[in-house]
Amino acid sequence: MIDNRPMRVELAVLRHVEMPLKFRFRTSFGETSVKKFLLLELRGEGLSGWGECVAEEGPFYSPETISTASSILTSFLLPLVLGKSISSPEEFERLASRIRGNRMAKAAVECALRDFFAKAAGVPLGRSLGGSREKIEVGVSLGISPTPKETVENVRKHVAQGYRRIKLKIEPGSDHDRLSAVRDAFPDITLTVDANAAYTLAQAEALRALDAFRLDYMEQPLHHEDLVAHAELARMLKTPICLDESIRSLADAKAAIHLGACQVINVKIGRVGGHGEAVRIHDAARAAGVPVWCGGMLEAGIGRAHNVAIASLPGFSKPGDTSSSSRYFEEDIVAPALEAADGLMPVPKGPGIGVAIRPDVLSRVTTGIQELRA
Ligand code: OSB
Ligand code: MG
Repeated sequence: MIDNRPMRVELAVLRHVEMPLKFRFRTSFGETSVKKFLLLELRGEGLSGWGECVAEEGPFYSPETISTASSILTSFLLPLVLGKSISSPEEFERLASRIRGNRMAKAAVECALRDFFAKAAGVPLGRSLGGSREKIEVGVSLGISPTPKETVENVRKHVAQGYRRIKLKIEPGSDHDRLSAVRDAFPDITLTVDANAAYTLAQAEALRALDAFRLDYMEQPLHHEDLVAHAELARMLKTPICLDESIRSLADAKAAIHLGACQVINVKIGRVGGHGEAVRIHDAARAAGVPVWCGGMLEAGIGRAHNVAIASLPGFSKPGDTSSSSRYFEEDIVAPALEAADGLMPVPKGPGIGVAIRPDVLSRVTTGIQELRA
């Protein structure tokens, strides 16, 4: 089935997109109410491959931004493929390897090529990556609410929708009170927290106090560049540590596992530079007995479909953040919409990402288009 015809990339279309979110999403690093992103379409051989760049407007979660990604894509990454015959996504990874960092920009191209080659071979993207699940378990990531009471109400709403795990964003001062209220109301749900690096080791006692809430794990409590501090914290807590921002590559994942800095890994395709690196992290974690799950960046349909595909691999053994598109957006740019029922999201069965662009919706949310040819 796998057809390895080379692809000549004739055209790259880079769209700037803005989609209003149905809720304000507050984390320890900022607040978002409109999802702005770059969407990349690579055309050739009568097919289109699609990738969504998860870089955000500001350099707060990651050093990349929409404008740095746009610049790196147009000046360095797209020239590597435009007019060239590319025989696999791995060939692009090799060509792009001398460009340092800029992983979200790289992932946009790599994802578009993965979609393209899976479509050319007539296989679903998840299967082409080694996935076999037909449905993936999903949870939700809930932003910081103004009060414990509102936090409980928000949790109640999502538990009722069947989500398999509730993750609460926390920051110093908005942690123990929220968790205590939620645990009282829901003694048995699978509960986690995500601090987005808002604490220091000096605040370890505040984090240790969260052990009482039987969290499945605590995500990225400390500085993104400090694996050693996470290893120290892990020795002080009963709650397992999950790393997000700290894991940018396979090398980071191996170092974190080796140091005991994490017991769980949140894999995000954009943060690690594409599906190839995400699969290598999955494989290394699996070999070490470390469970992984698929994180989210409030993606629209294309990015969400890529997440669902990778989450179909066997090591993704905990519910991810890829909740229903309709939670985030009034209308999405793909059909069929990616919707979970009872906390299970079906993995599309069609070739490639298995969802089609809705041109009418896409044109309404597109604020700028750049076309690049060889
Ligand atoms: O830390 O996981 C995170 C969103 C944007 C940036 C960072 C993070 C998140 C989320 C939301 O937690 C996950 C989602 O619903 O897509
Ligand atoms: Mg996170």
